Amino acid sequence: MSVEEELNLSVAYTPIQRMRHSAAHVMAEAVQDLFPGARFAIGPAIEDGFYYDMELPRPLTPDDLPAIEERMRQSIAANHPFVQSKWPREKALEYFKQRDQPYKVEIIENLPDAEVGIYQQGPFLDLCRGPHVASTGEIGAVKLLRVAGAYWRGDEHRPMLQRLYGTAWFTQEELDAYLERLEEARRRDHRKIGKDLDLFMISDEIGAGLPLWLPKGATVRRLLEDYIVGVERAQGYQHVYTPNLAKLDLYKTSGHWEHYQDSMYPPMEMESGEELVLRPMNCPHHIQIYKQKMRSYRDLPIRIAELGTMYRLEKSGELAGLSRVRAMTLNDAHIFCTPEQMLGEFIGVVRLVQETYKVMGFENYSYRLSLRDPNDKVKFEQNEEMWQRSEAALRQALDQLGLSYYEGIGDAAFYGPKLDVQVANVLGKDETISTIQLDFTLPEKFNLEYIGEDGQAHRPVMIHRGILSTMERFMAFLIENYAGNFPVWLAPVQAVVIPIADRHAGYANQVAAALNAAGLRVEVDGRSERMNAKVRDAQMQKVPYMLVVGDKEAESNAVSLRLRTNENIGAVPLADFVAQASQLNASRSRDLWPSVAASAQ
Ligand code: TSB
Ligand code: ZN
Repeated sequence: MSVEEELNLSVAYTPIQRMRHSAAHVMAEAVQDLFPGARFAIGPAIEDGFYYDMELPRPLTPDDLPAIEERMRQSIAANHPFVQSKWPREKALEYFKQRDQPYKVEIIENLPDAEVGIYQQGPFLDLCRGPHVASTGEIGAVKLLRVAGAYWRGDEHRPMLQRLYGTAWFTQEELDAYLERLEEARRRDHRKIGKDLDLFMISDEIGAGLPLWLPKGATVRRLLEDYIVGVERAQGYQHVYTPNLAKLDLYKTSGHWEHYQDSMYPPMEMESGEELVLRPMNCPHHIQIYKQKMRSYRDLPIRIAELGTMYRLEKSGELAGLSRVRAMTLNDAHIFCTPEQMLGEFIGVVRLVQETYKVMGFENYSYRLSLRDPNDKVKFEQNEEMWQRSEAALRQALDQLGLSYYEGIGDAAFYGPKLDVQVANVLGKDETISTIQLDFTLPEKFNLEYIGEDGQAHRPVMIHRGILSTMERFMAFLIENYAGNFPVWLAPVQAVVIPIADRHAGYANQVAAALNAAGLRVEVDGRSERMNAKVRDAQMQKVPYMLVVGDKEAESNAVSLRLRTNENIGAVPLADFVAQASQLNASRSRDLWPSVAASAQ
């Protein structure tokens, strides 16, 4: 948040934000007391809490937080009033200069006003527009959460400050409930689960936003790719492979270079003088495939699909595990159709989205109609007639489908409006998974044609669509949605066979071979650990089935089945287990086992 944003925002604070902003002042008071020489920058209320950016004599560690909290509680108990005053600029400048507060001085120097707002509570005086609660006693239950680095004014050439985050609620119960939600979010965070379950990694030596898929994550991805490619084939999509590089000129023609350059990596110059870029989108490549032949209305619609790898220059501060990356593979397709076919094709894609979400078990999502911002002349293609026509067509499709949606102004693609499917991640942030986009722009720019029934050349319409989103973002969402408990068909390891003693190793291998032959993914845990420890480890790895085998099981050709939910099913004939698990696997069922309620999984 910039200084200016902070100053403007404070005027519009709601009661709880006002209280949190007051808590930020009390936190600064505590820090000033405990760390003489502290310099203060800005301290706004934010969603669910507050922070203060500070320069301190030494880096804070989590161990410092309890003492600061304790000192805050003293100030709250003392019930100091927040006293407001207005000072002439010169007086304020003098005051903060004398106290060696260069950030405050810089803020005042940039303020146009002749007078500046001052708030004081107890021993702490701050430059501030307010508003605040009447006195520190009105601040409810507080908790400090963490420290992070933050550049002064968000500028990497300015000093790195320490940003201390806290939260404040009117009551202890509300605080406890919030901390519980935070804990649950941490448990589900795909970055944590991705590490615990060995799904993916991010290596400093490779680079930020460039994830590596580990064998288990790659297994899940391959299954997702197989699923979606299968569904697409059934719906008449044709899959292609195209290169991740192209001439810069291609992206000049498409308009990406004009409207999307901020997200593109700089061009690479070849010996010949030719310039190549890493592609930020796959559309121009698919357009070339469309253009490879003269097309007739009888050929349309043509649906060209690809798990297309592309590269986007995302800001380092915005990268987040797998959900926002710089190298990504999109479950992409471009449908080329006649204007008459457009509505039907659009509806077909919406149905595909809905079917996929049903298979995955997603329930909390919403539709966003993403429109241009008419005032933004840089990001969006300037063609009034095109925007009118494409928005009207999209609204008509949504009406026909009876979907309820909200509108996102400025969220369109540069070439046209979109229907985006929005989900919330564990941090509460909204993200787009599926997207369906109407495009009258690129067909024009690339001069696309088909021969109509009348023998004349006509312009086709393009629909850009991603169902699963990028494999990266989809995986992030899937991990969080399932909290790592993948349904049987997606679990990287579906069963672990656990021999009770060394003499059962032979039978354990037979069991594994039977599962393997049925196409199930199985491991044998032959370590000389205790059986309970092995069961626990498999549960931690969220493996759906644990098959414990000892003398009894070996004699009767059975397995003793335990689920990752810790439910003990007991002895099951091996052939029955294989049949049942295969059935759940092949049907992509979300049930763990027939007797187990879906809610317990
Ligand atoms: C659908 N040309 C279209 C395509 O044909 C396109 O690229 N659309 S997009 O720009 O909206 O991107 C498609 C999807 O990729 C987004 O909806 C989002 O789910 C995902 N995505 C975008 N940027 C990132 C990123 N940095 N990291 C991970 N996934 C991303
Ligand atoms: Zn596209």
